[in-house]
Parts: sequence; structure tokens; C-alpha cells
Amino acid sequence: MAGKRTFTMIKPDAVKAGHIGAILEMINGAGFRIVAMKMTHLSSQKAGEFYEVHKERPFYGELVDFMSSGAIVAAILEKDNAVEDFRTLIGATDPAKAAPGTIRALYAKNVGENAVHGSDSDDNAAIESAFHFAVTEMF
Ligand code: 3AN
Repeated sequence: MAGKRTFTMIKPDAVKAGHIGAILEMINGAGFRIVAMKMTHLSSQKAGEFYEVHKERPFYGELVDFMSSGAIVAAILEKDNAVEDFRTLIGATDPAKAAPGTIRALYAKNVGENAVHGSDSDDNAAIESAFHFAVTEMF
């Protein structure tokens, strides 16, 4: 059964460009409830741990540098079919291929600096949520 929660980050490019409000508006408008949220700055060590699964990919170093280059907004979102519906809302990894009207089509710069993260499975949503939030920070 599809889960009810997913995890997202508004990435440093979108935070720097002033898109936090517009992106949260789209998230709420699509019917997601915010369960947890914080603005924070990942150290390169923390960013490296978060993206450990991509360690062997050629862009890993670039990704870790980018994700630790400025503040992010981390959040847990709730909705039926959360993981899949959120990936539809954000669009393809490469904004040039993202469907019109998706968050990445509107706000991402390129495949690396792509405005938002969205978990790719229920298991990863739970792991990523626990990475950023204590149970007492989830409402
Ligand atoms: P998604 O975020 O859509 O699940 P993944 O899991 O393939 O995409 O990649 C994780 C992150 O790695 C992306 N959000 C993006 O920031 C970065 N990334 C993916 N592909 C590339 C690439 N070809 N060059 C640079 N960065 C990339």
C-alpha cells in the first residue's frame, strides 16, 4: 500500500533565489499537509551522508558541495500516495525535461541545481525524515 508521507528539501539554489514561499504555496495547493519543517544548513559531512547512495555516481562531489553551499528548508509532507504524487508535482530531475507547471520546470536551474528533493520510495521517505527530524519535531 502506498504510504502517506514523503520528505522534501528546498535546495540552496531555490532558497537563494527567494522561492521558498512560492514552492510552499504549490505544496499546500497540491493538498500536502506539512508535518515537520526547518530551515537549516547541511555541513558537507551531513550532505555526504544524506546522499551516500549516490557515492559512486560521477556527480557525487558536485552534489555534496552544492547541497552544503547554503541554507535549505527540510520538510515532511503528508497526503495519500505522498511519494508518487510529490514526484509528479516536482517534475523530472532535469528541469529541461520536467512537465510544464511542475516545481522544477518553474524554479530549477539545471539537473544539478534542481530546486527541490523528493523521496523516491516509502522506505527512503522514512529514512530521510528520521535523518532530519526527531519524532518530537513531527506534528
Ligand atoms: P531525483 O532528485 O529526481 O530523485 P536522482 O536521485 O537521480 O534524482 O539524483 C539526486 C540528485 O543528484 C538530484 N536531485 C540532482 O541534484 C543530482 N543529480 C542527478 N543527476 C545529476 C547529473 N547528471 N549531474 C549533476 N547532478 C545530478
